[in-house]
Amino acid sequence: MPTILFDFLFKLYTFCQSVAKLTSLSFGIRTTTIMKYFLLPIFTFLLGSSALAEQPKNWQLGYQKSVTPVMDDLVFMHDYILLPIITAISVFVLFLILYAVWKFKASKNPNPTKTSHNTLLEVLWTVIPCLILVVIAIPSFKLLYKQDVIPKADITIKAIGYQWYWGYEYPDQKIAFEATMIETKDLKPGQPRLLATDKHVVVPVNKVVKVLITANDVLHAWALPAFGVKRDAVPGRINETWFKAEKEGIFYGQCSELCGIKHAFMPITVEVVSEEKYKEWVEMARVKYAMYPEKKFLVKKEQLELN
Ligand SMILES: [Cu+2]
Repeated sequence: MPTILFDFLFKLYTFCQSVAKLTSLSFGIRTTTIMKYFLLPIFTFLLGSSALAEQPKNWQLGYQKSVTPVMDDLVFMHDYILLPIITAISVFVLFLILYAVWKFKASKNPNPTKTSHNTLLEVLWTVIPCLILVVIAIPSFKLLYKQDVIPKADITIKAIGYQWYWGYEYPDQKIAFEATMIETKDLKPGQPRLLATDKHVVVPVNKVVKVLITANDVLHAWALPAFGVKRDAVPGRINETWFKAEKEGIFYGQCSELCGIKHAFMPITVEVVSEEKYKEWVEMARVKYAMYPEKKFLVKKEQLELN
């Protein structure tokens, strides 16, 4: 299919997605119902299915597709709690302003009222916003703890921020490597500009991955939108986060803490693969990216024995 047509269809799809969202807010019809039974089948047919790769898209509205339980909850919080409340408040305030402008205009009120206090109103406009905040706070705290408390991890990886690339370690597998951005001129088809890196962080699907995050020079931040993950990388400290990717594919993120002139050029590429493929990769990486080369160790040991 020609690229222009593909682009057009994609824009139309995103547009319909936002219309569906708005409709659902105005008329109480579920966005998911409209998308699931009407728009999605049409566009799936037109666009065809392609391998899952989550990255920012042109004309994108809303979040990238979620692939972890944490991100599912984040999207729910945004779509079904925050957005409806924000919209309702904005519409209500706009209505109040327009109503006041119309009702209290000078031509209708030659002698303005001297009213200055109304106890009931004042109590209401203090208590209602408090209640709204409580309604937002409960799921928000629940979500914060879900992100913060790391379940029993199957794999631990360490991400180290450098000016301007990321270093990775798999301490249990004794793997260490550095991933740098691929320059625009060297990109292969399918690799997104400013997001693809020469080496991927490879993790198995449906496993809890604990990420230890630190930096070697200045502040950076390891962020992956599709996973709902964003943590500061602080020199001399280790931050922790976790994710459990439930779909295979390639996912892109970026450094999200202004860290210097090439801040925009230290992307993150995570590849989620099947358990078998992950094992194969570990076997390969243990040789290719060995953290502590065996030989060096042996040399030291031999020297020790000689001494
Ligand atoms: Cu950075």
